Amino acid sequence: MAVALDTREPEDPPPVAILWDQLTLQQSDIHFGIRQIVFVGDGLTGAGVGTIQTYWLPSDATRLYLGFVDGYCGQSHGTYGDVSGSISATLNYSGCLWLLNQPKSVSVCSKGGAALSVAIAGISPAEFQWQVESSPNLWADVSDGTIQYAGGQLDVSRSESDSLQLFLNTTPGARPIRFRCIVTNSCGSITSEPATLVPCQSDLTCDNVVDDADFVVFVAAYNVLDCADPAMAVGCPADLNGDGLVDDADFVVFVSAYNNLGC
Ligand SMILES: [Ca+2]
Ligand SMILES: [Ca+2]
Repeated sequence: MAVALDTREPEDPPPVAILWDQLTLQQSDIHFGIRQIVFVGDGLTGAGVGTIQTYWLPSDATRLYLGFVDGYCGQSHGTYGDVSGSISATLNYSGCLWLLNQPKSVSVCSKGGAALSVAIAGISPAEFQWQVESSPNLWADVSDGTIQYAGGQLDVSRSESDSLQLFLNTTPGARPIRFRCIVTNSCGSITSEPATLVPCQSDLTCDNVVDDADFVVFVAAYNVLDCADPAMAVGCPADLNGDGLVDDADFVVFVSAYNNLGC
């Protein structure tokens, strides 16, 4: 017999018993719940013959216990002391579909690249479809190509793979965008948690952190002041609020990112 548990220890009340009038020992597929005890026997659909039975673990199971039945088949229940012997069991465990790694949020400089990835386990083949949050909690499939949005554009590739590739070309004030991945195989579909792509204008050196190196670049632009000045860096990237000047208002934005070592 077997019982599956999640992270909690068994507690009262016990789970509902499996309805054996709807389920027979000859059944090849047996689904059971957390803390429900199921009879495995020899694991075959017949007594010593037949096909191997498949036991479907609940999705939230973290532990599976196998053991003997004591006082089985009408005999009186005994004490643990009179139980002896051993069994050997061969288990073939195959997962259906689950996510090993969720995509991680990332901050990227205004003209930088990023990848959002998932890792899955389960039955192959699996298909991937990335989605973008077009408005709060509204999701749309992403296609390879260019996404235009207020504050810039994103070049997207590998939108039907386990690793979405993004290249940003954003302007000051570009908002963060959330993506998620839907994975489908013969078992069904699962949806990843959303990951946020954060445009980080203050990362002037495009190395994913905002630190002293960015400060040096910022100060140089601050000293020039006017984005129209030929001495200013092309594109005036340190104009963090997009008003044509690199001044104290931009410094406030920069310091916030600097103090956090990023956006
Ligand atoms: Ca940097
Ligand atoms: Ca400015």
